[in-house]
Amino acid sequence: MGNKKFNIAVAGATGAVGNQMLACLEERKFPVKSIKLLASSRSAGKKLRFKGDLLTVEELKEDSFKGMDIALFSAGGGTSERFAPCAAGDGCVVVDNSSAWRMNEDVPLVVPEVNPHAVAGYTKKGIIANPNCSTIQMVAALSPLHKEYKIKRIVVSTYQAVSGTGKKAVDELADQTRAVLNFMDCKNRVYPHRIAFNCLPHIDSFLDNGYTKEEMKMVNETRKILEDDTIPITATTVRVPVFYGHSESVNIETCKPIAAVDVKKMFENQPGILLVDDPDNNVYPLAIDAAGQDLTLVGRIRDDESVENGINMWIVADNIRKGAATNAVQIAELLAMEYL
Ligand code: NAP
Ligand code: 3JN
Repeated sequence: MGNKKFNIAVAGATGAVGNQMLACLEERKFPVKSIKLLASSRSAGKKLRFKGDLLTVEELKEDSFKGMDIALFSAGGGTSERFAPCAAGDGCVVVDNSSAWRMNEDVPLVVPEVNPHAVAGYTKKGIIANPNCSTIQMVAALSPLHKEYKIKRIVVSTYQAVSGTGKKAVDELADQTRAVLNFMDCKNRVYPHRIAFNCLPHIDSFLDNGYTKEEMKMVNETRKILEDDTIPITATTVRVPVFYGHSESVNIETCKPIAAVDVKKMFENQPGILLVDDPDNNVYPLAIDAAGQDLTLVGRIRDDESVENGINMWIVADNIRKGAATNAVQIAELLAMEYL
């Protein structure tokens, strides 16, 4: 990254993702010259630690980005829609974690291991979008297979951790679990039903086609990142009582003949991927192993015996790290290394 250092703003610094962004910048030794922590007026004045220093959170305002080089946003879609153009207008490149800009044709949607070249498109709007967490881990695994075998169809079901909904949902699962085990009343504040000891086939709001927004994010974002608008994809996204780590059951059909044994070999050497596949010894990807690190774990790889060229697999990653904060910081690293 040379010797250059950057002025960084983090919008949504007090949230689950924002907090992790600070940790990732620190862990990955991003060349930070200065850092500005931004959140809503509710959190203005709060102190957060970065590299041992206690920094004061400021209220996010239109002029917050003057003099900043890169802004990492994770403060919700509405906030990104309103403030990302302000940042870009002040010459600060935005890496946005929300869905607000992902499908805008002038905004690159980037997973660094998959389509790093797309970062170059940041000049159009000054914004780069970070995909949805469920999309990131799926395309990280499927991209090498698409290159080699051309994927004909994707069927995915997700098992998503509550941390994907933010801090309040993490507290809700903990509180409800305690309440159920103590035979006490359970309050549903974040989700429409109890999440403790339950699974909810409902993430984000329902659309007219019967899918949820989360499901359609997976469909549309995957096509954009793989640069192939034609792949048929169907998704069912489910919230499960897990704190950290999204798991996915993924079935693909390919145009070229494919065999599980070759797919396993391919995953032995893919950047960002860890093959975890030794079922005889009960070894397969687990959310508890994915949590707290940055690799996408892939296992349970087997030939789909119901179709001619089909593969089943189980893909797991830390939704707050690779699914959000780490991916955003990796994009910032690409910007810093090659473009700014
Ligand atoms: P969270 O824990 O609830 O945190 C929300 C953050 O946004 C807080 O820092 C909050 O500040 C800030 N915020 C809310 N409204 C604001 C406003 N009007 N102005 C300025 N700051 C505001 O949520 P989270 O889990 O970190 O997620 C945050 C966002 O990241 C989500 O809404 C989503 O867009 C995105 N996200 C993306 C992925 C992904 O799949 N890549 C995953 C999770 C989240 P206060 O402390 O002041 O309230
Ligand atoms: O629910 C999850 O596991 C991931 C959630 C992501 C999320 C939550 C609130 C708003 C998003 C997202 O990244 O798509 C958004 C949003 O920006 O639309």
